[in-house]
Amino acid sequence: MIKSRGSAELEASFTMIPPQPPGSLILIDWYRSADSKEYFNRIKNKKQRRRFGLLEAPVLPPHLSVDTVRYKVFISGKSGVGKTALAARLSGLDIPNMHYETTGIESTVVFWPVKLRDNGQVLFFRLQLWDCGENALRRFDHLLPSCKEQVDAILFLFSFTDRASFEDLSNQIARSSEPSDSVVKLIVGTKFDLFMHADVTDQDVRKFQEVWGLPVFRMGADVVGAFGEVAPLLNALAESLWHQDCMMVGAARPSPATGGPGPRPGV
Ligand SMILES: Nc1nc2c(ncn2[C@@H]2O[C@H](COP(=O)(O)OP(=O)(O)OP(=O)(O)O)[C@@H](O)[C@H]2O)c(=O)[nH]1
Ligand SMILES: [Mg+2]
Repeated sequence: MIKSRGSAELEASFTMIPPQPPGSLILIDWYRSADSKEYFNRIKNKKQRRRFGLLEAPVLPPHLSVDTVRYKVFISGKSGVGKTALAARLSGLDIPNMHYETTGIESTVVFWPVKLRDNGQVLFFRLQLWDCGENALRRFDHLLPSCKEQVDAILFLFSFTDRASFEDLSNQIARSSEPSDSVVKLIVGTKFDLFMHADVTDQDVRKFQEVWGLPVFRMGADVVGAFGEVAPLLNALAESLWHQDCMMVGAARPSPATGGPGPRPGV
């Protein structure tokens, strides 16, 4: 059970956030359908994912012209938990076999196309991932404020093979966010494939979800299909961010004319 000073109060505040049923705003299986292919081909290079620099974007022919919405996503978690590996996974890069401590902030751009349920509009989500080495974060005071500045979502990581990282989640959440802020928060459990060494049980995860009301995603398990491993997390991230934006502009649902709050300025 995760506990820390003042955590009961913190838990209560977070559980007040209404849960977002998956698939209520976007089509979560769209990436598997034939009509999504044209869009997903734009983020691929042959069979591999295409790498995008900070100023690059998928090139679309005029008949596929879609809006791009931009967000900043901070990846938080203990050293060695798998933050850099997750950033690599989400962007389709090779995962480092060894643990090389990240010595500062590394930024990775991920594009993810999504189809809105209400009006069938396609949007490209541009997610700028901020991965900061935990030891660097502790050593240099200016790094955490930079990561938190104008952040739209935070992925809080723990490792299934490291119970301390799971028990540290409440501290991570308290350190990086406020109960009343409008930042999307998702939990990611890494190293789910190393089940022989698991130190966190399904029951622990269920209990955490009940108490905190935050979704938990598992990374590392075998999956079928090119995007199978990352699609659930990227879809959930995109949907939660879209929902958050819709709430901020005072619309419960995206308007058919604009498809929602509309493109945001660069992050
Ligand atoms: N088997 C397995 N190994 C993983 C997984 N995720 C990360 N790893 C390994 O865990 C080690 C540490 O991962 P990193 O991503 O470098 O850790 P980090 O959180 O970025 O650590 P810092 O930069 O020090 O804060 C690496 O050897 C990864 O290959 C996973 O899902 N499964
Ligand atoms: Mg790292």
